[in-house]
Amino acid sequence: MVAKTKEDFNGLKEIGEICGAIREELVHCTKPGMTTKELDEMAREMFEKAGAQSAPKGEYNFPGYTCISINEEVAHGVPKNKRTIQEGDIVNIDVSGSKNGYFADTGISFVVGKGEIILQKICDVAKEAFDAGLKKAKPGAKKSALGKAAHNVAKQHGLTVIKNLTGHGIGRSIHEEPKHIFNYFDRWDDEILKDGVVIAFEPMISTFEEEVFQSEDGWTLLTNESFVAQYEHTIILTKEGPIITTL
Ligand code: M1C
Ligand code: CO
Ligand code: CO
Repeated sequence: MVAKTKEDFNGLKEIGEICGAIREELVHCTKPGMTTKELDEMAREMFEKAGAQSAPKGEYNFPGYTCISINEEVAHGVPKNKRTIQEGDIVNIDVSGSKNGYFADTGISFVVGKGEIILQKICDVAKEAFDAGLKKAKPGAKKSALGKAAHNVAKQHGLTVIKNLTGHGIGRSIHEEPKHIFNYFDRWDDEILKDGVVIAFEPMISTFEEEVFQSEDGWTLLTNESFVAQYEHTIILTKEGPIITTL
């Protein structure tokens, strides 16, 4: 959407803060021995208390309130009773939701306790790639500048990006126009970012593979043998600078 009114800005900020707080609380509570279902249950309670709805559940009938993906799972991991988190796991928690018809989406990958150095590195590079793209996120700029910046950061670290997953427009629904915010430079993408446009930018940094595929459960996205880290926020682009709603 393109945010115009005070009501738009307030509505986007309200759900942004809710999703940001849920993401932060789940990350904070992630401990070895916990199941992903237990974490998801905390999110259900927090959505309910805030008078907000889970977007995966409400919009896609996803079997969970949040997407929690571990190790070989890249994204859209289904919270499960039988999936126990272990020390050294790389975990992605992606929280998206709506309230009063406004949407927000935020996600982060992190390592539980002490893990392999490469796992912490891809998490750090995902944040760095996000920050590099954010610097290009201005009304009047090319949409493709964000992915270009993100991919460049990955390459500088000897890493790459997932190319068949993208960020997206958001606001009045979870996924809307502009349809794709690529994680790399797409030379056919000549779209110009409008003043007030709301996007979810979500660089996905990979150790070497550039594509994910869907698992048999119909949800979880996997690679063959790469590790992947994501970092995502919802951003309103304004002439006065970007507003991150999900901090
Ligand atoms: C690009 C992997 C995928 N919040 C999720 C997303 C997409 N992530 O938009 O960030 C969508 C969740 C819907 C099941
Ligand atoms: Co997301
Ligand atoms: Co998203």
